[in-house]
Order: sequence, then structure tokens, then C-alpha cells
Amino acid sequence: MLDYSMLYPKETVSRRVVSMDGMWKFHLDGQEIGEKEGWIHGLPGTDMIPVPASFQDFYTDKDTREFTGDMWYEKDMFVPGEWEGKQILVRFAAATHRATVYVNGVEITSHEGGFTPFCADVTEVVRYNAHNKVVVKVNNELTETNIPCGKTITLPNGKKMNKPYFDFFNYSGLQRSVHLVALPKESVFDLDLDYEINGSDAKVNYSVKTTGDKPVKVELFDEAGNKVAESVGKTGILSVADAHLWRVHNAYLYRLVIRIMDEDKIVDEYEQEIGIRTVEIKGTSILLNGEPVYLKGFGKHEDSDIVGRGFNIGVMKRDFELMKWIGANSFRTAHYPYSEEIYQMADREGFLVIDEVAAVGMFESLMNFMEASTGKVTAFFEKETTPILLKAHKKAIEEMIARDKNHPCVIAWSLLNEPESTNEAATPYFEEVFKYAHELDVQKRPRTFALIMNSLPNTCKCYHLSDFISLNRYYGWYVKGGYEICAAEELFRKEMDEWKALNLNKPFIFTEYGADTLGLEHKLPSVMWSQEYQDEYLNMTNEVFDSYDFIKGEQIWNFADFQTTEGIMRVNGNKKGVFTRQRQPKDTAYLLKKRWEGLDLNYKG
Ligand code: CKX
Repeated sequence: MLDYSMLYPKETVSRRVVSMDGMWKFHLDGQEIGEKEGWIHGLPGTDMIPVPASFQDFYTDKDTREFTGDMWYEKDMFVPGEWEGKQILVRFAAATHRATVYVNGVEITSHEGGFTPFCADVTEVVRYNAHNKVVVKVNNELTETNIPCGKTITLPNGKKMNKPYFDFFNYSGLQRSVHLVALPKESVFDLDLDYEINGSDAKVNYSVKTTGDKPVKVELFDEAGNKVAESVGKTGILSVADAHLWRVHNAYLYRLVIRIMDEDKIVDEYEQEIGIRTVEIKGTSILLNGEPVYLKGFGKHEDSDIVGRGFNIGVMKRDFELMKWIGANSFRTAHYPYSEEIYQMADREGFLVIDEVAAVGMFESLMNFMEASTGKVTAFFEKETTPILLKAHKKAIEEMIARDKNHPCVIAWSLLNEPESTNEAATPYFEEVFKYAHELDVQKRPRTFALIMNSLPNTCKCYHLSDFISLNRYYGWYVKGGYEICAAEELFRKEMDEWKALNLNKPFIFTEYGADTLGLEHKLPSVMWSQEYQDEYLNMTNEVFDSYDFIKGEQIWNFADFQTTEGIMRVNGNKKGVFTRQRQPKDTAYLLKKRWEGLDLNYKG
């Protein structure tokens, strides 16, 4: 069990939440002198930085943008006197990739892993009716013992530098919101939900964890505010007659109210929006509420101008509008759990989400996109440090599932992206993470991992663990691009025929396919990187998708152009976006819109 509750911070009769977003004092610590110089009591200098945001793209000097190491944040928080007797927490929605929190000069907690929340319990150290100082030391170094994987080198000038084994910029810092939270001493800690649908009725099986022994009461309200079911007890069943199911682009959200009671007095109250739906894999079908769905959508990133990976509510809104416009119904949170608000929006808009843990870079390569189809072997899961990595990976899975399990939009867990799954040593590692995810998820949602190009039917040692097979394939881009596209198609079909021959009786989806395309580049006839070629590439790929009945989804790489490490293979970022980084359509967006609007939700049954 985790040390802190993963429930999203919400105000109710018993809970108080104050946003700590805004300008924080900021200081880089390349020399690692912070502790020695007493920065835990307050930072030197006057520099301020917005939270939430990645720190990198605000500054005009390259040393800062590329900074690798410790960085410090500081902010004052006022704690009201009427909160005395409550549990006081500072909740970080994420600190990338690790952090240590100090309040009033006292070390409170540390957290490893940059994409899930954690709380610092400051009850014992805060001063009431007074300002308190929060100082956070964040570190953004990449290692092979935590996810996402990479390494940190030291340059001849003495500066550290990150070397990601993955293809996105190592944005970091306090990239998500920070909240000051006051909870009653006895509070709701966790909630699990599972659904059964019988004809027009439904059952919501619930299980509530609290921090004490007082009795629990739950009530369920429909969208009009009518109470439709209630129950007493920490576990129980809510029976809903004529249930409105949560459906794709037709989401119905009930409001579940949980109360801890002391006779007639409410000790704690927590509310959760829930969607009644089931998810299941049957044969080669992905079933939502017992009906087949075909996934159309994207692999995305949290990435935008200026704020980098920082949560940006405006960008989120625009992304959802674009996804609706183009006829998408799903996305994968490549390559890390996204901000919680994005899942809330997906719940509301009826999008299907494959939730991915930050297990990316599990193939030692600084240009995996170049080496992925070469058969390169790095023995990634055979290192002395593999057990440490596995522990961190499992903890990240635990935090992701604890955080996201009650979102109706989350229909599957992606447990690794493009790992080196071609060595025997990978199998026991994969078995552990697949088993662990299954144990943790009461709903037993399908699990998958995204197969890199050289993880083929005859080389991959782990695909049998996936409930559905997710392929990242680039025939016509990394493999035989341009005028050779006919050869790419032949190889693509050959691979798909080999999968077909295995008769796995599982759905396949494409979690990546795409071609880098410059937003302003046109060329007739096409050349690679032109908008014309992106269309040509897609036409070929779509024909292959349509030729195999067991392919049940297509999530193109990527929704939008995004920032990567600089290098000869990237023109200021990865340009495989269907939209530019500024969220405007490339030509191919119109091609995809036409296709996706023409594909029924139950395409291929
Ligand atoms: N897949 C051969 C992982 C993504 C990359 C994508 C790309 C690769 C391809 C691997 O994170 O961005 O190269 O475009």
C-alpha cells in the first residue's frame, strides 16, 4: 500500500484545497551546494519561475535549457488557524524525475518517478495562521535504474548532460500543479470500482479504504442530481436500474459520494465521477459494454511551446477539440501517465485511453529509431542493475493504477514501450510486471506493451503476455521509405501474414506508425518529409490495416510535432505530427478525417 492517497484533491464539506500554482523562486544547483549552503531554509537570488511548467524553454541560454542535475524551488504557503487538528498535506501532482521536500527547514519526504503524484505530510511542522516555507529539490538525471531510462554523462567542461534512450526531450521540473490540502484526521484513502451490466441494469461493486474504523456510507447520483442508489459499508454493491452506460463520445457520468460517518456527523466526504462500463477482450475483439470497438486516434505527448511538458489547460482543450474534429476516439498516453485533468476530460468527452507507464528506453540506444530494425542486441534486462529497475518500474505501475483506475476512459494499461523483448532474459521481467498490473487492477483491464520494429513474430519473447498486441511499425519511413514504398508494403504484409499464421486469436492495434513531415514542405511528386509523402505513406498503411480482420485499431504517431533531443535525425524535434506543435493541421489531417469519419465504431466487428 502507498504511503499517501492518490485521490485527486477536491473540496467537500470536510476537505480544503488551496492551489499553490503560480510563480515560485527557482535556482539551479549545478555544483550541488544547496544543502551545504542552507537552501532548505530559502533560496539565494531572485529568479522566479511558473509552476506548473518545464523549466527549460523559458531561458535564453543553452546551459540552462540543457541543465542536468538538481534544481530548487521555493514558495511560501499560508496555513489558516482553523485547520488545526487536520492532516495537512502538500500534494505534488508530479516532480520530474525525483524530488525531496522541505518545509520550514525540515526534510519531509522524497519521491522517485516523475509522472505520478505524491504528498508531503506537513502536519507536524506547519505553523498555523502564519506563512510557512516550502522548498523542493528536484533532480532530472536519467539512469538505467529508473524509468524513463537513459544515462547522465559529464562533458569536458564539467557540465552534466542527459542522454535519453528515448525520443522526447527530457523536460523536467514541477510540471504539474501543487496543492495545499487539509483533510480530517480520519479520511477516505482509496476507492476501487468494478461494474456488471445485466440487460438495462447495472451493478457497481465498490470498495472504500479509509484511514480509520468509522462506518462508511455511499450514494450514487445521476447527471440530473437524482439519487439512484445507496449503500452502507466499506464494500458493497450499488444496483442501478436502467443504467446510462458510459459510451464512446457519449459519456454518462454518475457522481459517487462517499461519507465517513460518526452517527449523524460527516467526518469526511469525497466525491468521484464514475462511468458505468465494462471492458473486455474476446477473441480478436475489444469489447466496450459487450460491443466491439475499433480504436482510431493517436499516440500523444504532453508537449507544447514555452511550457514544454508543463500541464497547460488551454492546450488540453485544443487537443480534445482537434481529436473530435478529426474523428478520433482514443489515444495512448505515450510515454508516461499524463496530467490527471486530461483523464477527467477524456471521461467527460468519451475517449478511450491506453494508459502507459513511463517504461520507455528499455533498449540501450541514443537513436532507437535508427537501430530498431537492425537487430541490435543490448541485453537490457540482463544487467546487474535490472532488479533495481524492476522495483522502480513496479512502483510506477502501482502509482499509475492507483491514480487512474477509476477513470472510465482508461480501458487498458501499457506496461512498456519498445523494450528489448527479443532476449530470453526479458521474459521473467515482463512476467513480473504483467502479473503485478493484473493483481492491482480490480477491473482486470487488458494489458499490453508496444513492440518495437525488431520484435517480430519469430523474435519477440514476450508478446504472449499481452492481452492485445500493440505494434509500433514504420514500414515506408524507417524501413524502405520514399520511392521504395512498394518494397515497404511487401515487407509490412509479410510481417502481418506471419502474425496471422500464428493464429493468436487476440486483437492487434497499431500504437505507432507515421512519417516525419515538415509543416510547410510541399513537393510534387512527393519526397520524404513533404506533406505529399505523408499522405502517400498513410494511404499505403491504411490499405494494409484494412486487409487484416484482426487489426482492431490505429493510433498514429504522433498527434502533434514534439520536442526531442537535438541531433542529425531530428529537425528541431520529431515532425511526425498530424498537427504542428502549434496545433494546426498538416494536409494529412484532412485525409485522416475522411477515413476516420467513415469508419464505424464497430468496424470489423
Ligand atoms: N517509437 C523505431 C517511439 C517514439 C518515437 C518514434 C519515432 C519511435 C520509433 C522507433 O517515442 O518518437 O522515431 O518517431
